[in-house]
Amino acid sequence: LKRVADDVRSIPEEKVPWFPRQIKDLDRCNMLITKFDPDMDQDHPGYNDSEYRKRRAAISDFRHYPLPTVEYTAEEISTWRQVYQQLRSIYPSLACRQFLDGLQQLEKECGYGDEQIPQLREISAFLKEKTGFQLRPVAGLLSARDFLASLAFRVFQCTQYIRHSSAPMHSPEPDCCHELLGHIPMLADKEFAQFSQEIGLASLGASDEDIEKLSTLYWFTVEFGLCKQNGAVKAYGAGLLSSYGELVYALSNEPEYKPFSPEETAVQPYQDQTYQPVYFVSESFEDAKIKLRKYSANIKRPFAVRYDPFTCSVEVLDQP
Ligand code: NLE
Ligand code: FE2
Repeated sequence: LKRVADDVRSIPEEKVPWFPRQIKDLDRCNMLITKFDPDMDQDHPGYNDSEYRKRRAAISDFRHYPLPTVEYTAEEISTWRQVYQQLRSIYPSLACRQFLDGLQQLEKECGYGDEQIPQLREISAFLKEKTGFQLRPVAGLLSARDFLASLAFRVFQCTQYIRHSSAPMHSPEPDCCHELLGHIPMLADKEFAQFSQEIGLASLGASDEDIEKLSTLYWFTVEFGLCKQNGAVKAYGAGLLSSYGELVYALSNEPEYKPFSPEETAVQPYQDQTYQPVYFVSESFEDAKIKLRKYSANIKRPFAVRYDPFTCSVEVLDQP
């Protein structure tokens, strides 16, 4: 997830940006941000590797929509193995409890381990049972508006290609290591799933300015959040939990730490090319959720939305 782009498909008479009302409308929520992909970004570790770029494009070309099975190559599995083994060894001391619980279940039930790259289809079925979340394949980094909108329907848009083998410890863009190790274990947690959906609902039809703030909040919590747990600081952000390099750095006392406060965090500038210079620490995981929920609930829109779980659709209600 990156910053908001110019994807305002507004309906002029309503002055409210278009937003999906049903899961099938998510077909229109696929605006990719290409500035960090290996074809565009000279700093991407795969920029000079045309084989890598071809492979990344092939995996993202979904012929068996919605959930294609990918046969990963030996090189790709070996990259996954390195990432898995290194991260797995430090999770017990650095990751939050909810993450460790989720990962343990995935290892038991979804083939997580260092032998193979787990498949989206299996993980999606697993999540559906745990929290009602389902996965949808995506070809790269999505615009913040489209990415957040999918969360409103408990749909998580997920890349399937893997990072370049020369840089297993950090990737500038999302890849399957980031999604499967960073995000999925957290999405198996009921409360976290609820919280993610609430951010999504708050984003529907929001102004560009509010989307920018919400995506910054998402960045410093869901992607790079730290929280206190039993007197120690632990990571719950997916961008940390999928990057050995940044996970160690984030908990090294080297970066700047600020207490999480949505109003302040929402306007903190961030960069997405390398490690964050600042991290926000919440008093507890629950505290982050409560504060962010309060913030989202206060976003002003000329209407209200209600999610109907029976039809998996969003009802739009006029504010009294
Ligand atoms: N830096 C993260 C990683 O290496 O897994 C990916 C961040 C995607 C927002
Ligand atoms: Fe992410």
